Amino acid sequence: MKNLDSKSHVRGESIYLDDIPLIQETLYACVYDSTVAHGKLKNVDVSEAEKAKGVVKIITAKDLIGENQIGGILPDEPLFADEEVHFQGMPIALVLAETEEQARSAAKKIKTEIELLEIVTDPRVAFAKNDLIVPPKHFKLGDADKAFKTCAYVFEGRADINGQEHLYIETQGAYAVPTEQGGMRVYSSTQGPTAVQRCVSRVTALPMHQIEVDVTRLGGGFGGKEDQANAWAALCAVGTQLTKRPVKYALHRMEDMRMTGKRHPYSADYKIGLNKDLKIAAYEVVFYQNAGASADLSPPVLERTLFHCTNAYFIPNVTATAHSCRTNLPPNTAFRGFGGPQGMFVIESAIAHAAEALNVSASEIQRKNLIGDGDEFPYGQIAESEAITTWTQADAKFDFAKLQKKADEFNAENKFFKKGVALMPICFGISFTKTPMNQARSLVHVYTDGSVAVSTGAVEMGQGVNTKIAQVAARIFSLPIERIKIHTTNTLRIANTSPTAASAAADLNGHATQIACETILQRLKDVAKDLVEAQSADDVSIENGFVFRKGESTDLDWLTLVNECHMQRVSLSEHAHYATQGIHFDWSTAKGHPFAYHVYGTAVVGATVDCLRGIYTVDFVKACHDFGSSMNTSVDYGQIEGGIVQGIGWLTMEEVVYDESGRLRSNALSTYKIPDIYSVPKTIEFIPLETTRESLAIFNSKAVGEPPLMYGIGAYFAIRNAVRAFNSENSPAFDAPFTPERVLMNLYSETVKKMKV
Ligand code: MTE
Ligand code: LUZ
Ligand code: MOS
Repeated sequence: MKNLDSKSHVRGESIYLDDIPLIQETLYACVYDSTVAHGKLKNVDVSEAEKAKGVVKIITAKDLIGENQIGGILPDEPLFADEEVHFQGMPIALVLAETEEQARSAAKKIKTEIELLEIVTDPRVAFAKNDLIVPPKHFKLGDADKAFKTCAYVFEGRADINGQEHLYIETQGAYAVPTEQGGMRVYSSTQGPTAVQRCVSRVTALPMHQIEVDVTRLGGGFGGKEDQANAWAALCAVGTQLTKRPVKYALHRMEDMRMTGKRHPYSADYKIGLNKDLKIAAYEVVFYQNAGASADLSPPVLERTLFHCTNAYFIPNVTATAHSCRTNLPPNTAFRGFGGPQGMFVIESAIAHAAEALNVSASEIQRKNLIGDGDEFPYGQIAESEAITTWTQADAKFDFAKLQKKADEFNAENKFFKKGVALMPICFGISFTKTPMNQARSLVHVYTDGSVAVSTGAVEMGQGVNTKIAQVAARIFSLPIERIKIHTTNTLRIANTSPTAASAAADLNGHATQIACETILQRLKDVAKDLVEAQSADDVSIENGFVFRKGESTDLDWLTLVNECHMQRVSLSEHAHYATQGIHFDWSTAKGHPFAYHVYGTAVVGATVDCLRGIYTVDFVKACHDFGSSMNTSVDYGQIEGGIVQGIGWLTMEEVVYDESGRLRSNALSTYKIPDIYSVPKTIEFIPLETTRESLAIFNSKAVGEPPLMYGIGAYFAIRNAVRAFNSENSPAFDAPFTPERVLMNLYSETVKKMKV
């Protein structure tokens, strides 16, 4: 079944924040943000701006009625810079004007006096100064120190991986509307309506019950709106509170790119030890996360880097350490994979390093070390592994040896074009690593015309969660999908939500919906029992709009039954709660069972490098992917394709560039290249692996939102192998993304060295 939104998307009828009809008297907001990455804020002069045409009010830190604080995990992020500025793009003032143009032109008239302080953009420099967001985190399994001593081979190195701009098509924004008794309704493009509600409550000092947050859908979030939608909603809310007028702010693309955080760049030192038989006996890794100027979600992102630092491998002796380093960049934040992909890139780099040094194929080391059923992750959870199955099935279908042979033959025949092939197994844990977040609620109403309305805490952002939730209700009630309507995500209907994140939204909210629907269904059956003269409600079933007694059809239809219930004063509504069972984690020991299950897969990736120009194509990504039992193959396949392309983009062409002054140089689509239709691999092919285990997601499916992105890491190593096929002397630094510029430098590394550039 297709995504329910596909028709309205194609027709341009889907509603996003900017499509909400405006209320009279709406004001437009524009932020004045810091042009300095670090300094003492001596003075803010708004006098010229205040006189500008159409300006109604200019707000700074001192005007706030509530707290000047939006830090969700740590209170280290003022809404408005007060005494100091910490990054370029940090809001200093908010202009409210009658039109958008007036707000923007007035903002340009604001002047500030800032005394420059030292600017740090490199996480290792921040680490050397001991400027950490939180104390370091550690994982330990076995005894790596001891194990290294008996290893046949030990390799040490460094891997760096850059950030990634979310580039959701819909930029950040919010629209706050005053309601009676000083309350307000806030429309927000957020993955976390409750986070917005809490944040608005904090800066306005209004109780949460006075604040309604409503989300129809997002034009993409990818983690960028898990936490960082809060600021814009808070700004609009403060504007509404102080002017008693509706306030709207939809960021321009360049504002969004400049003012919001991105995927965290990481630098890491690794040490990998192998035995003669190529079994990895020990792994030691230290991560330096570039957190940006405040915590935002950096601590849990850091933790997930540790959780995934051994990817799909079993390594008996692991010591992993992670530092969250404070720099003068916009606070970095959640991005599809949430730190996991960075951890995986480093272990893959260590394996490639060992393979190149030992002159064996990396795939040999990868294959020999895949995690098996019953093996222990460094955090104590025992694997229910499909890693070897996905590898074996992918190999059976796609024939890795043949793909490699074809590349070798091509390379023997071609001087200036080279092909590379790489394997990329993935293993991604599903559940918020903070156990209490794994809960959701659903509100289901059956109306007397037989139609069904569902509200949950899940936010639709293109990933198809509404379609899956509608499928749940349709399946339980045995109704056509058209009879189900999924409504906006609204904090009055569903309270205290976790953000739509961690790939868990369809599962958590789907399960809550299942429970609500089953509860109503049971009431319907109880009423039907007497009407069809069945002995027990268990003999009654509802199928395709009719009541069945002991499997035999009756004349009683859905509509009549629903109305009969209503006449008998039996409730046709239910609000249900779901919490994932069996998960726990204890940071004092860094052990537990944090994930309900893991998603596995193995991809083989092929690339061709043009060795005169340094440009390349990713030719194919072929994978065996573990779906559990997919709820919706059309939606899930879309997630796989999109994830793969987004992953390839991160590892290859997307380059976030900040200069030494902390200024974003890649601040527009002209300077930040994302994959277009021409950079999509010609072949994306996968075989769905159906797996069954206990404790999978809704209807025995497995989450699909984030894991496929990590297949993209294979593109980096495929390109690397092609570069080495041309220049076998060179071992390129593990420094992603592998932009055409970097590829070219590495193709001619000897020449480059001689040129002393
Ligand atoms: N797909 C689309 N089209 N747009 C998005 O913003 N976000 C991704 C993924 N797929 C995203 C997407 C991220 S980061 C997550 S965590 C999941 O969707 C969240 O949705 P789910 O929990 O319903 O899978
Ligand atoms: N968000 C979060 C996430 O708060 N906790 C997580 O564990 C997580 N994992 C993936 C993506 N977002
Ligand atoms: Mo996704 S990074 O969990 O929003």
